[in-house]
Amino acid sequence: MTAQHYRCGWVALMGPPNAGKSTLLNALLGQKITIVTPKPQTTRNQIVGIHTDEAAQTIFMDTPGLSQVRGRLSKAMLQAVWQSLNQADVIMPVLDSHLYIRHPEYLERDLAPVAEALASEERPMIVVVNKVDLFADKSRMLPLLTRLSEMWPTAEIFPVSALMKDGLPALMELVRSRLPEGEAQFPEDQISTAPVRFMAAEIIREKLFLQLRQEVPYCIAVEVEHWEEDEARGQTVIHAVIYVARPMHKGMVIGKGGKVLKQVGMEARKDIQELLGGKVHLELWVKVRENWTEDPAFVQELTRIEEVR
Ligand SMILES: Nc1nc2c(ncn2[C@@H]2O[C@H](COP(=O)(O)OP(=O)(O)OP(=O)(O)O)[C@@H](O)[C@H]2O)c(=O)[nH]1
Ligand SMILES: [Mg+2]
Repeated sequence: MTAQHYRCGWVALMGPPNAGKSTLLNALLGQKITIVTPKPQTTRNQIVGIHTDEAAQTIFMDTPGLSQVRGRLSKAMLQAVWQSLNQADVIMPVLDSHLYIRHPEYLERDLAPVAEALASEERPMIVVVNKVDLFADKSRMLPLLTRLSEMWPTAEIFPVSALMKDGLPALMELVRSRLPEGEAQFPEDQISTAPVRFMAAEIIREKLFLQLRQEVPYCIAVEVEHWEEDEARGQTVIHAVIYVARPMHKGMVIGKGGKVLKQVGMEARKDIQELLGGKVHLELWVKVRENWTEDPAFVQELTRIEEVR
C-alpha cells in the first residue's frame, strides 16, 4: 500500500455485559490494556486501544456493557457507550453466542438500549459472535446467525472465540478493510490513551472484582492518590484508595485479619509491575464514601472520557 492509501479509523466495541468485549480488545492488541472478569459490568469507561502497522491504524474503543440504567453510575456508563458510538467509523457489536443459543429470548432484551440506533445505522457494522469455543456442534449457531442477519441485513456477521484467539487475524483484516483512508492519529508506539495511573487503579479494581461477592464489587471505586519514583530503591511507590459505598463493605474488602486486602495487593502489584516493567511498592487504603455511586461529581470524575479525537 502506498502512503496515500493508509487507513485510520475508530472502532466501537459495544454490547451486553460479559460478552467478551474487553477480552477481544486485549486479544486483538496482543496486550492487556483493559480489565476482564467473569462478572458482568466490569468495564466502566471508554478505553482506547490502538493497533498500528505499516498499512493501517485501528483505534478500538472498549465500552461498558449495555444495561438498563439503574442510578448515576450506570447512567454515566451508558453515556460512555453513546459517546463511543458517536465517535466510531466502524461499529462492532460483540455478543455471547452461547448465551443466545441457550436463551434466544434474551437477545432483544439485551440489545434494547441500542436497538433503535443500530437499526438505521449506515456506518460499516461488524457483528462479532463470540465464545464459539463453548459448543462443539457449530450448526447450533445457525438460527442465531440467521436472526442477526435479518436484524442487520447490511452487517457482516463474524463468529470468533476471543478467549482461544480463534478467527481473530481474519477479523482484524476485515475491520481494517472497513476503515476510512487517512493519516495515523497516534504515534506508532502508543497502545492506549489511558494514563498509567488509571490503568493501575483498574488492575486493583479487577483484583477486587475477582475476590468480592454479590453487590460489593459494584460499589467499589479505586483512585491512585500518590505516585512517586523512589530512585534510591529503584521502585515506583503507589498509594491507592479503595472507596466503598457502605460502612459494612469496608470489613469485607479488608477481610479477616486483612486477608482479602493482602491478596488483592499482592496480585495487583504483580500486574502493575508487569505494566511498568519495574519494581512497585503498593499501598492500599479502604475508605467509606457513603453512597458514592449516586454522587454526580465523583461518578463524573471516575467515568470522564479524555477528549482525544
Ligand atoms: N469461553 C469463552 N469465554 C470468554 C470468551 N471471551 C470472553 N470470555 C469470558 O467472558 C467473561 C467476560 O469477559 P469480558 O471481556 O470481561 O467481557 P465484557 O464484555 O468486557 O464485560 P463487561 O465489561 O462487564 O461489559 C470472562 O470470564 C472471559 O474470560 C470466549 O471467546 N470464550
Ligand atoms: Mg469489559
